[in-house]
Amino acid sequence: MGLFDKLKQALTKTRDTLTEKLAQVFTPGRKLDQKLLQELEDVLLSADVGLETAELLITRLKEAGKKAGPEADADGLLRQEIIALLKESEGNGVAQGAPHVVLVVGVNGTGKTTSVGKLGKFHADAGRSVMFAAADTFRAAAIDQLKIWGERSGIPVIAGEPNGDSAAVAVDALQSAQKKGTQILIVDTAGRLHNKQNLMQELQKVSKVLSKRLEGAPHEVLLALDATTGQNGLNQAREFSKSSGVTGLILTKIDGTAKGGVALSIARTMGLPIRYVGFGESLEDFAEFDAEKFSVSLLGERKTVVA
Ligand SMILES: Nc1nc2c(ncn2[C@@H]2O[C@H](COP(=O)(O)OP(=O)(O)OP(=O)(O)O)[C@@H](O)[C@H]2O)c(=O)[nH]1
Ligand SMILES: [Mg+2]
Repeated sequence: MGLFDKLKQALTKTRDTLTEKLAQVFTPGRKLDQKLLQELEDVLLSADVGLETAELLITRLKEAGKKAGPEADADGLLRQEIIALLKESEGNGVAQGAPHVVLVVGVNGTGKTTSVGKLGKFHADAGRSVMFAAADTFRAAAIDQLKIWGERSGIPVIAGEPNGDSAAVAVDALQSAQKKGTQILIVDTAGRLHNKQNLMQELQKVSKVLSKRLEGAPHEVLLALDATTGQNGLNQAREFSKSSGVTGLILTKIDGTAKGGVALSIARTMGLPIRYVGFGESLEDFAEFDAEKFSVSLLGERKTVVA
């Protein structure tokens, strides 16, 4: 099965909900009028697109409808607007560093360590040399968990002692990567500390020591955001963005939810690119975010007809 098929499969729940409801809205012969727009907004909200984003889509659709005239193809226009919105959320390619340092952050259980494992494989498959740093020293099990991911794809893991200094581990790993000429260093971090303030401070410290050792590092700070938490995840994202300089998102667990529409909300409200999506527990369940593919996975191929 190709990546695109897997993504589609992962978004089955969201798509089934959406396509069924959309089919009820876009019945043959219907005009793009106020009533249709209202029904559409309700459908979008049910997929956790979020009020602000749903309203924005409806407004854009209304404008597009006016331009297209009375024969407007509402379904087609909606798809165009969704793709346009998601495109605002596509990221850029891998920047160059020596090494390129990626910090993965997020609250506990959002899928950071799993995403580090998958992202490592993603880069390794693209022919880049990769190293992991186990900077979640808060739990001993976290270090072992990352080592297992490393073994799965033959990626070396630099780890310290449980309860050791996470910033020191990150710097050790950076030195080691520089010595070996490793291209990509991915740093796993804790999601849970004694309190939130400690967590934010620790993340800032890790960033600071990395930048001292290598200008521009960390080059990417990726926030792992659990899609099943829907709109609540957005609040987390805001908090992390404020204190840890997040540059992009990894949207995880979109396979377990009918709330895949949250991606639209993120695109709209965070102003941060969705860089990757995670859609399962194994190494392969991971892809770079692609607005058009995501949109087709969300809405399915066109079935509805508006006369
Ligand atoms: N279905 C599904 N499960 C996932 C995905 N990503 C992670 N998980 C699961 O979510 C759980 C938590 O994942 P971790 O990677 O340990 O999360 P974490 O953010 O590192 O957690 P802490 O280190 O405790 O903060 C595990 O059971 C993973 O298998 C995904 O994309 N889809
Ligand atoms: Mg972890």
